[in-house]
Amino acid sequence: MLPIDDSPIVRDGKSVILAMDHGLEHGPVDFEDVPEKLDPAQVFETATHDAVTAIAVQKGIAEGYYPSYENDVNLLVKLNGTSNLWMGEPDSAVNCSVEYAAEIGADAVGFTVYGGSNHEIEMVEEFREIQEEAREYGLPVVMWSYPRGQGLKNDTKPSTISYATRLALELGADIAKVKYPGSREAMAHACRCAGDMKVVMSGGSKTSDEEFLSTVESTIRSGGSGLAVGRNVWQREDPTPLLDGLESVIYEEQTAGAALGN
Ligand code: FBP
Repeated sequence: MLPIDDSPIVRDGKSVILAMDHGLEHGPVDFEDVPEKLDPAQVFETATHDAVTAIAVQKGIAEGYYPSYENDVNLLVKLNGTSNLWMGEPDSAVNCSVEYAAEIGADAVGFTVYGGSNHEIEMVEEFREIQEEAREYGLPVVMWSYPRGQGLKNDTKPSTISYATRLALELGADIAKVKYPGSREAMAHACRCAGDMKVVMSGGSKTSDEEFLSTVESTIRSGGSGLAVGRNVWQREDPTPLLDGLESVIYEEQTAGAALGN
């Protein structure tokens, strides 16, 4: 593990990674209600909020937009990804090298591993390569640790999420990004399974401010280190109030209620 607390993608031991790789992973459908956010510059603007410690994007978006924001945001380049057009067992094409990510200014790299997929073996071998190369560049590695595949019907089951965090620790990730397993106890167990490695919660589809901040509060109180979130932030017309709330809940460890002014 790297001395991750010294990384720019970590603030006071915590992280809020603003993910915007959805155009690849889900397609333009995620932008239907917020068509102005199809312009990546708008989401880079959102990432300049103090609560956000990094923006996570694919190579093409990084190349095109990061140069205008390099003084204002930290960059996490996602090194693999799959479109929703792919109908096979979960798998993710490696589309960027660590060397190239470093060249375009990455502060960290991200990689999806679908434990349990019929492609797990190749994905883990690919992860080995990028993890070792990232060490040479001193770049933290965030694993999108998403067990799924034909043998795994429920990908947010507590035992699946604790396996996801442990798998990330064993394979050398610095931060594991996992789905919320449904309860504080289950998240606490998943964090314990991760040892000293940081665990961040994946945002999921858009919910109310109350519901989202309560889940984030539960993650923080379970020993989680923040979140990697996309839709719950940038699908809001004005993401600033929610980001203010996340700042209170994550870095100041306030309750969700207090953050909402209740
Ligand atoms: P959200 O907060 O919008 O869920 O984004 C997190 C994320 O991991 C993205 O990086 C990625 O595009 C998406 O979720 C993948 O979600 P899934 O594979 O579950 O559809």
